[in-house]
Amino acid sequence: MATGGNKLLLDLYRTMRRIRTFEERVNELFVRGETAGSMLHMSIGEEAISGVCETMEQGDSFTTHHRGHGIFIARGADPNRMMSEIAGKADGYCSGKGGSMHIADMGLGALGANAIVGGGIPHVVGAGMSYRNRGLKNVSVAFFGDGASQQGILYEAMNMAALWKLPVVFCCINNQYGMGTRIDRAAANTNLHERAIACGLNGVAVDGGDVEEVHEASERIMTAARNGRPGFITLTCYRFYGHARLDKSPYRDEAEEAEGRKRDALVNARARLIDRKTADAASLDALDEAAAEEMNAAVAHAIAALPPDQDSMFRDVYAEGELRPRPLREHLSMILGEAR
Ligand SMILES: Cc1ncc(C[n+]2csc(CCOP(=O)(O)OP(=O)(O)O)c2C)c(N)n1
Ligand SMILES: [Mg+2]
Repeated sequence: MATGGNKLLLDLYRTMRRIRTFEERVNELFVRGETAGSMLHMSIGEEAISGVCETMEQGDSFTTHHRGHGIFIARGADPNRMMSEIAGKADGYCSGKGGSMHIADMGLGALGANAIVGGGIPHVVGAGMSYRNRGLKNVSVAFFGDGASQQGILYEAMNMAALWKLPVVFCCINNQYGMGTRIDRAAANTNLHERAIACGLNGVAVDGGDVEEVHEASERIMTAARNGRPGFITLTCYRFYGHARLDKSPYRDEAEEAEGRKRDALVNARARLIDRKTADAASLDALDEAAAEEMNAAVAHAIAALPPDQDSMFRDVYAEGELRPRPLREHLSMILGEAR
């Protein structure tokens, strides 16, 4: 049982349900043609990251990869502002300019989502250096996929964090796939945390189907990191759906998917709560219903919200005094004018 007991498991169940329902509603938003852009990466099957997020504290920071909706929710993001961002609306977290893959909010400690595989990893080393130099007791956590474990930047970042004893945690969400490539076709040793141990970090692998196990291990790793021993968590799970919204996963069969989806932290937590008599089915249904209402309202909010006005196009994009690129229309007419 997690150190926080049954009350903690119930809280984690609520968070995981909110994440799953949020993702299901994002999917609907896409089908209704209300999302800005066509790339959407669902984190269904990865909800146990809630166990890691729960061990973070106010003032801690994090970066995510392109599949980061669930992490934002678990760190306290407002679903209305997230949904608005995904719909490209003005009241979204990045005024509608970031979309699904680029949500950031300094207030939440969200240093940014990054669509470049491994791109958010070095940022936490910088944040960790800053905490150490300012004598702050905060931790910075990089969330990324198994695909990023094949990127060289991870090894530079881990080495630096270990060498300089930085308050940093690397959290690899191993959902078994990098697009259509299964992890065992990309890595000779699929025990990814062992690479971190070789670099001098605390390393642990946890079952992403068991949120209590995730929480317990994460608490240990996070506390050590807060005290200058950086860590690495591999959360083993399964990507329930395709890589992105339009990928139907033709490269894997139904039997594999059925097996993979058994690693469902939400279903497992529900069974455990009922088993331990912490909650009955009716009260969990009520909790699910509350999540559905909250996320339905987020969809309605995003659809009704206003798009950004054209004048705001370059606002918050370039630093003060930086030369702005010419609008494409102007640029083209200049080229065409010169050609004439
Ligand atoms: C440096 C780089 N190479 C390739 C891509 C194309 N790409 C986008 S997502 C992805 C797979 C990432 O897999 P993983 O890191 O396991 O994350 P997951 O999608 O499974 O959450 C790839 C190869 C990219 N965005 N950046
Ligand atoms: Mg992956």
